[in-house]
Amino acid sequence: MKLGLGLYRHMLTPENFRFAKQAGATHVVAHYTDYFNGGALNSREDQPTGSQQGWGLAGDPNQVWSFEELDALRKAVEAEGLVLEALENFDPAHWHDILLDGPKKAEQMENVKTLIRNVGRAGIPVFGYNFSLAGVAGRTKGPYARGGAESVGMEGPEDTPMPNGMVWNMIYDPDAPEGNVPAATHEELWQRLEYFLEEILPVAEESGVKMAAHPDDPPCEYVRGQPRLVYQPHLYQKLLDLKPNAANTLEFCIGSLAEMTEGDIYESVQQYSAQKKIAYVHFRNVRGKVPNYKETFIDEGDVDMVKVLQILKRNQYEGVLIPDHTPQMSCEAPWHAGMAYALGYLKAAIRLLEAE
Ligand SMILES: [Mn+2]
Repeated sequence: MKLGLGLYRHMLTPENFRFAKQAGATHVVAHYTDYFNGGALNSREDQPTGSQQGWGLAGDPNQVWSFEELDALRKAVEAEGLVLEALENFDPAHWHDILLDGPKKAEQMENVKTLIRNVGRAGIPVFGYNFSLAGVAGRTKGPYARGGAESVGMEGPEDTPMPNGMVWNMIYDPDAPEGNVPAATHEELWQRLEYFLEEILPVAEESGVKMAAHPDDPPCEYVRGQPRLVYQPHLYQKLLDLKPNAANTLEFCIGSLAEMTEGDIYESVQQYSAQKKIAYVHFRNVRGKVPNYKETFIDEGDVDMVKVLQILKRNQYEGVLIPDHTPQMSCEAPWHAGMAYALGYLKAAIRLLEAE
């Protein structure tokens, strides 16, 4: 098993690559979408939560990430002695009508194919995505973790309708007419995913890129009146079985799975790691289940993270683990301290397992 660190767009700097290396990581997962763009309510020093207006503005719909910039990013990561393992998440500007089944769907599908070809050509083996309408929305912040460390959670369902021009908790059209996005059904959402996978998987396979699906965060049946896709553990299997393909894989989020109201986290880890379908792991702990849960430090939530590692090891999981989110620690660098703590804990746990 390998250790990685996920970095937001504005954090993709040589200094942060060195921080990752210093904290024991060998791999980097890069968020290339700037979630914080124009989102005044979002501190750039923590994971985005945003308001009902979302995180921020989506990027330029006409600028598909080029081979040149992705290749330069990989080289910058490698210059600090690390491997760029994955890009995480599409920019809503590039695929809003794929999610919403809108008029630009076919055009955006061609752009997304170009993007995945660019990712493969740049030597980045994994692309993590989250097929979600409302995205990561409805979370609260508070001193939820040990020692009053600020963290995020949920304190009841989020039913506020999603305004026109918004998808995946970002604004892709600030000039959209008043009103809300009509609610889709679960069936329609699965049909949209099926179209997406049918189109993208052959391209991904040919390009040497694994498409890795994140489950819903938070995993409620509905958020903002819109249906969710993978909000129970068995729905991950439905996603895999929908289009069996070597490129159809999982961005396996322990925290999101543990927040689900059904299933057992250890059985889920067993089920999906035994199938060799995990591209990389989001390693994070929580207390509670939707719609009432809190993110915690890695060693204080409901999940025995060492037991999770033991199951992964038993199934010969050899991929990357990244800390996902962590609580903010009380110091000059709250985000970095939280990540260094999680990485150190993980590194020691892996070392002990390997010595067994
Ligand atoms: Mn996650």
